[in-house]
Amino acid sequence: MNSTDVTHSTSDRNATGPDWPEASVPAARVSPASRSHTDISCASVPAATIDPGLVAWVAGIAALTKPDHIVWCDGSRREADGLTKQLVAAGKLVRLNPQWRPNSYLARTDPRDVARVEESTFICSPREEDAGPTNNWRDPRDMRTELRGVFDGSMKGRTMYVVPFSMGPLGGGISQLGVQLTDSPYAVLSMGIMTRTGERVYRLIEAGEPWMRTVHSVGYPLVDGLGRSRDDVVWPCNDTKYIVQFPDSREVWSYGSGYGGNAILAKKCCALRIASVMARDEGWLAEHMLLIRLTSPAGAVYHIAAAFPSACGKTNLAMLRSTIRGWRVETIGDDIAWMRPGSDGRLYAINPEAGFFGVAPGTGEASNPTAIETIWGNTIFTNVALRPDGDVWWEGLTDTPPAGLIDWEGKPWSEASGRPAAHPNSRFTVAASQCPQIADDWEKHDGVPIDAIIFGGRRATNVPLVTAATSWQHGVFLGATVSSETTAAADGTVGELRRDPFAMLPFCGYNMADHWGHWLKMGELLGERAPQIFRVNWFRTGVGGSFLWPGYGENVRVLAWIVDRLEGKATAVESPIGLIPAPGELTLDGLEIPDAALRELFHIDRGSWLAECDLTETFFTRFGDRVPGALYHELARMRAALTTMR
Ligand code: GTP
Ligand code: SPV
Ligand code: MN
Repeated sequence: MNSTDVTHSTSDRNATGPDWPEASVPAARVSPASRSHTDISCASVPAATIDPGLVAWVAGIAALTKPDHIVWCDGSRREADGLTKQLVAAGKLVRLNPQWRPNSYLARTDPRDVARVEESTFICSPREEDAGPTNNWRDPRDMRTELRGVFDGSMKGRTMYVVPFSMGPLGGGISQLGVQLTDSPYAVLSMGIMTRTGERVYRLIEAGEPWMRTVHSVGYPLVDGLGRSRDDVVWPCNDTKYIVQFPDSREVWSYGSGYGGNAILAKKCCALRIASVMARDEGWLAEHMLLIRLTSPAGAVYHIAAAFPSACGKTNLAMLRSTIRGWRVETIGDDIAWMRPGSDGRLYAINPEAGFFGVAPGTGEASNPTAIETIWGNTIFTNVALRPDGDVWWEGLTDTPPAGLIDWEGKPWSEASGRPAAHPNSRFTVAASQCPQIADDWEKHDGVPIDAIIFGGRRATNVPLVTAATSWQHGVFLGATVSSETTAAADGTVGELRRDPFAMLPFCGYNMADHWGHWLKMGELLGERAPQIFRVNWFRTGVGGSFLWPGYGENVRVLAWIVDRLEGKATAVESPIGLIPAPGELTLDGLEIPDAALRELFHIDRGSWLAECDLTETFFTRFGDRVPGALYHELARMRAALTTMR
């Protein structure tokens, strides 16, 4: 079956398709009979590595968490198939109808475990000021003591999987190794998609490569402290949660959640929180950024990295399909970029991940056809709705929901319920290699040279469609002052405006003000070869709250202006908040956008921006004297320009 067949079928198909037995609501509890530990021991016994450090560490964690079994994962297809079968038999995964979605599965989480938990995320640097005011800090010694209590026996009755992984291509100069110990087979499967796992990682560790130690438990042992057994549940988790980073020892401990960034420890915990500290110490950058290659009609090739907060459009921009002739986007990454100065003095970036953990709602044929083609099969869906024919659905996949849906909680759903059928933070997990527009050389060890860096956020007001920074220093100021309306990607209120500098608020493993200082230093190092910096906002709204800009594929028009700037072609006008396109410079052919909307997209309201300056100052004040003077200088310049603005 090719992906196009599947794609078209999604919207055309009759909602009452063939019967799909597994679409029925699974039992809330798993019977003890299905709890047997299927032996997937191809690599289990003896240990898959002879590395004494790794073996001793695994033994030590096992002595603490007390699992029944230890499985050394080899990352093979056979292993993944075995785990999948086991989860389906236990009612923990629903096998989707292979006619529509081959080798694909639906996981439904506990409704209390649906997103990242920022309140329970800790940075345990030795000194509190090194975590900074935007991170939860705990003394590493105290936290270690606390964690020992929490993890004691936490895997009783379960299997502990040893998952070796590489962030970045195996053996690449920018790549990093790690091992995740977990009692969640769902996490093992997810890691298998999101990272490079397998035997070769063991060999690199044996050869002496450094690696990060990460421990994960869902916090639902099947035997309590008194030795009494209890049944497993469909989605084991714990109301007590800890997502703990020890940056100095490159260690992560995660407890109580099986979801996304809380459980796929290679992703946010390693590739951002720990890696950002390594990057600070070693002179590189680990950022919450997508990566694309953009080719102009003249055949000029550019690489762009863009930071938007969670659920603010990275996957969409990473997979953009141009609506204007001649422009082409190739995907390299959709969430994380690691960037290092190369020998030619330019900044080179890799995507350390191997898959996409993308937001499902809003992903449809019109908004992101590339994502729809990517998830044709071999995909794990989490917390989406199930169709009666055994395929998936979410808000925005098609305009009208099919009849007979089962919602993300496993209950029959109708539009009349007034609740979404898919959880707003429901996601798909799929290999990047399935993306039809992935760049041929996306796994290139040395990465791609970055020409432009974009910061963005979800701002209903104030922030124009696009602004160019006047210098690297001004660009760093734009990054440091990103604010964005909160989304369902983290627990908490949605739609609240908050500061999210560099889109790294939940992910910077050290003092955010030092992160700004580090960026300024990188700029000095790169000098003339530094990428140009821009800011975008796709989310400005007009009367009635509708978006002023059509977004998605049309965002290529903004990318085209950015390239024109890089090529020194587009003229821009100065404004107190940066350079904006001169009238007529943004390509709008073929787009029907009212003049009034266009004016509003670029309108700079003096009063609101002065208020924004005050908020920035208050925000900076929280970091005391760690804020680089250069940023106060930029703030003062902006204020002065606004004050004298006509
Ligand atoms: P994380 O994976 O959480 O880091 O998020 P992400 O930045 O990759 O988010 P993603 O691209 O999946 O965007 C999620 C939401 O933004 C969806 O609801 C999209 O519909 C919406 N979105 C993306 N691009 C645009 C756009 O250009 N305009 C508008 N209006 N919405 C957009
Ligand atoms: C984000 O929240 O930025 C994500 C999803 O990319 S998660 O991996 O759950 O953090
Ligand atoms: Mn993200």
